Amino acid sequence: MGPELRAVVFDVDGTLADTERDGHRPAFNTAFAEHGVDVEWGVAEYGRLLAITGGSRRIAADLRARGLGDAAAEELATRVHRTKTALFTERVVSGAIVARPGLPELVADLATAGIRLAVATTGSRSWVEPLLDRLLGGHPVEVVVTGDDVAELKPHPEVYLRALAALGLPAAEALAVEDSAVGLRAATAAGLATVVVTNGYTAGQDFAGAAAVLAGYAGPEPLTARRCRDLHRAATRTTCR
Ligand code: XBP
Ligand code: MG
Repeated sequence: MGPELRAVVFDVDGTLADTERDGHRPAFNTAFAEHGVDVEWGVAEYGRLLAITGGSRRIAADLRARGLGDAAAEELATRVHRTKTALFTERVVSGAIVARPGLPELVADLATAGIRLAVATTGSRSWVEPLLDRLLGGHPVEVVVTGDDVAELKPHPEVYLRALAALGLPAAEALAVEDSAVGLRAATAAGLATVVVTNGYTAGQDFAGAAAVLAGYAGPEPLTARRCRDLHRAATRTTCR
């Protein structure tokens, strides 16, 4: 018999909620304006910039590409990102960010099945925690590792390795849920079987090695605890061969 599925480790942005296009992006743009920075990220441009994980790093990379020196870009990015984080946290607290369809049902089903819940995200703790309270309030997440807790952001596996360590589980006993190729790389490098649930920004990316690629949680074949167990079993069987 293969390893049991004991925990599901969720990514946040794009996975629990479709946050990027109409959540983070306008918060970045308002923050640029508040700091008098003449940058406004369009929908397609922001989609390309998502390859750079972490809001502060994303801003700094774009400022450097526009000709700012390294030190000036870093310094301005830190200030703009602080404002962006406050703006996005307000959005979260106001209830503007909602769960992806079918996600609350999946989380409830996992909890009923005794499968533990964890989160591994690149996002900042100050908005991640209130967002989890709002989206998954009834079902507390045991372990939350954020971008503030790691030295290296995704696609580096550190955030997943820390989540597994805090859960006290080997990678073979957990399943990751991600929305992007960058996230899949991070989870896979940590040894986790990974289900990808795509969104508008990530559909069409290369998900080679995923346990499954789904367009959503809901629909005729919803992602349930049982299906997670089946996908985990199939993926760990493949890995152990
Ligand atoms: C996505 C990210 C984050 C968000 C913005 O993280 O890379 O940087 O775009 O949030 P994940 P911050 O998919 O791993 O949840 O501004 O707080 O970084
Ligand atoms: Mg994501």
